Amino acid sequence: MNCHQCQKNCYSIKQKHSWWTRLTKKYRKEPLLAIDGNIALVGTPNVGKSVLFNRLTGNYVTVSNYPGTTVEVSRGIAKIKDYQIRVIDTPGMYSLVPISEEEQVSRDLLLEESLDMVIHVVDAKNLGRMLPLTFQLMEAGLTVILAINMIDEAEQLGLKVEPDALKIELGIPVVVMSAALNRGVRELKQTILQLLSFQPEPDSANVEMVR
Ligand SMILES: Nc1nc2c(ncn2[C@@H]2O[C@H](COP(=O)(O)OP(=O)(O)O)[C@@H](O)[C@H]2O)c(=O)[nH]1
Ligand SMILES: [Mg+2]
Repeated sequence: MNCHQCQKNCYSIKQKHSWWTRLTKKYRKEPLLAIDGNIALVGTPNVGKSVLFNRLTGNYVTVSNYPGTTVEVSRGIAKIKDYQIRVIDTPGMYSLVPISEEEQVSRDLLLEESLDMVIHVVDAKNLGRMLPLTFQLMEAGLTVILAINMIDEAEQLGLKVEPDALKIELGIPVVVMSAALNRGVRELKQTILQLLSFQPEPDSANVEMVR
């Protein structure tokens, strides 16, 4: 008895499955990503938003023009532990009251994207000039993490930043970092998960910057 005569039909089903599987393999869609959070990087130009964006997202990135403009917006997925967080790298902005097209796009993104939080990236060398935007973001009702970037350059200039004092004064998480040197990025990721309630509060020692 050969396979054609066999009532069980097991061999042919197996074969059928295998050629069908192979045939449809290249048309099969990737499973949809389950997104655990939405965050945006905001701040003035040249503070290291894009360097941080690349550190967080790696290869999972798309770049497109914001509709109706020539302003580019990068979007990506940060994989932090088992969580997938959607990250937007917004164009540079000085204030929530827009003057330039870039600022308008950033403001619109903050309003439209139903964000879980924003990471306000600031230059450690020019903290005073940048904190007014932190207040504006907080006043707008956004959940804010203050990422004090370029600490390496501030240290070279002999500037001292006191994140704990700022954390108490502002009442928001503060992370000191150098995106270019990959310093403090791990703490930032930890803080993101804590704010998304995926991780318990660490003891204060863990919030300290780790080289
Ligand atoms: N020294 C130092 N340079 C940095 C750091 N982060 C970013 N940069 C540099 O700052 C410049 C502006 O960075 P970019 O990510 O394009 O800023 P953005 O305009 O905020 O997106 C680039 O030349 C980066 O290499 C940092 O932590 N330390
Ligand atoms: Mg940029």
